[in-house]
Amino acid sequence: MIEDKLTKLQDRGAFMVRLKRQCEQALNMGSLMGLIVVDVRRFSHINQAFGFKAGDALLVHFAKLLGGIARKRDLVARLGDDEFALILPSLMNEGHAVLAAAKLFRELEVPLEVGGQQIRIKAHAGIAVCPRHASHFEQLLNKAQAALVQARSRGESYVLFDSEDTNREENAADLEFELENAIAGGEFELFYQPQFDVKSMKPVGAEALMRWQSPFRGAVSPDEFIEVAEQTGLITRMTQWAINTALREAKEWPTRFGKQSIAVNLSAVSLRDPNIIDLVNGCMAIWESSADALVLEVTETSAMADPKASFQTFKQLKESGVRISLDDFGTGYSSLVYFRDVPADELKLDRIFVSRMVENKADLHIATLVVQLAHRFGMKVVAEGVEDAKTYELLARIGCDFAQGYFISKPMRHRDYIDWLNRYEGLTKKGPRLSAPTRSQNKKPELT
Ligand code: G
Ligand code: G
Ligand code: MN
Repeated sequence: MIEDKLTKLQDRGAFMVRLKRQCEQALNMGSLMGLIVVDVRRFSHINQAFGFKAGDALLVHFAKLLGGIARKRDLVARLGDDEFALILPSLMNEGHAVLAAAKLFRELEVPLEVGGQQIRIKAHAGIAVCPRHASHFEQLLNKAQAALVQARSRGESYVLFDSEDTNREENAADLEFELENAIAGGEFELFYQPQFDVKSMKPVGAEALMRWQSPFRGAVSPDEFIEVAEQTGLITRMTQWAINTALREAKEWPTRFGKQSIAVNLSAVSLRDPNIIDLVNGCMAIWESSADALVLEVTETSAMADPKASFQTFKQLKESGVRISLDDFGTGYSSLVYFRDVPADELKLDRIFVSRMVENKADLHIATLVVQLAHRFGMKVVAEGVEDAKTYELLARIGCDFAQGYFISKPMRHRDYIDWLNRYEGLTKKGPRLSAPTRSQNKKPELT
């Protein structure tokens, strides 16, 4: 390791490498890692007043103090002329990082003799904890430095970074880093929500909904992370992961209700990705899935951003046998011409209309018209957000083809979805009737 000649501490380059590694380790182990950055106050003034030799002696002394409070696995580094850092891996809690800083400042109370004079070293410190304040090493350093600036301006010895001050931008940068790890770390999971044939009341397939089980944030909805993934380009890998996983898992589904389709959401960015056709074809080849099993859901809004290009992509995907479903239909203000021109197989009537159909005549009219128009142009209609029996019955009456919503089931983990398919017996006014779980199903260990 490269070290600073004067203090024998790690230099900035070596420190950054270690900081990165320690951040990753904290993330992997689920432990806490503290970072303290310390700035010696008016160091140049000491240099001028007492000479460089005295200045050097002071730095060496300061380095020793830091070394003294460090535990065996801690790392002390010199970041710049008068800037130091202390990495504290495996903290019991973040209070321990604060205690370490407090200890340092107690030691600094003892004056140092330089050139026959007693001087008190003054300093400020900023503290940040990974992953509480940031999980990416550069972000963590930024946070510790921000806390240091605060300490200086408030005239305090040390300040723990205040996460209240964290703005959205920093959160997004963290999310980006965590997402990247999440793919490699297998933290993503698909949940499945059944889609019913309204008339026969039997499942015809399911929509795959991505969930991220983050070790720090808990379960995170795609509403939160898809946008970040789109901005950073990670979305391509996530889309590929979702299609592959959905096709692979769908192979395990029981066949008692006949052929099942599997719907995967395609983000606006993936729709515009020139490689999307190859990507989809590649996935289908791997899993030897019959193409008509795969449905790609594209929101009406993202399709309308550039209808010409979108329709071209739809056509190419359809040539591969994939079906196209227009998600959140009715919220995108597209014109009636859309019904004529869009090469889609299915519309998903947005739950805004579906949820109010029973109470609100106008929404019922809209739903009825969408169903009739869609049928006229050879498309099927899925009602989303079906939450009760009344809505389901109305959908049957207006001739809606498929239904999806909490009335049938919430999205389920894959294992639970298989179990649900095995036990589904029929739909009642209260929802699905399921057979009693078999003993072996009872014994199945819960995946946590
Ligand atoms: O399941 P949930 O309500 O959290 O979904 C929120 C939104 O995220 C929905 O609009 C859904 O279409 C979208 N979504 C869910 N899974 C995926 C996915 O795998 N890819 C993309 N692009 N969007 C998804
Ligand atoms: O935009 P998209 O249709 O892909 O959104 C799917 C999301 O809708 C899923 O996250 C799912 O949890 C949610 N969802 C599914 N069924 C219902 C329902 O009956 N009511 C409500 N409020 N949300 C639902
Ligand atoms: Mn969807």
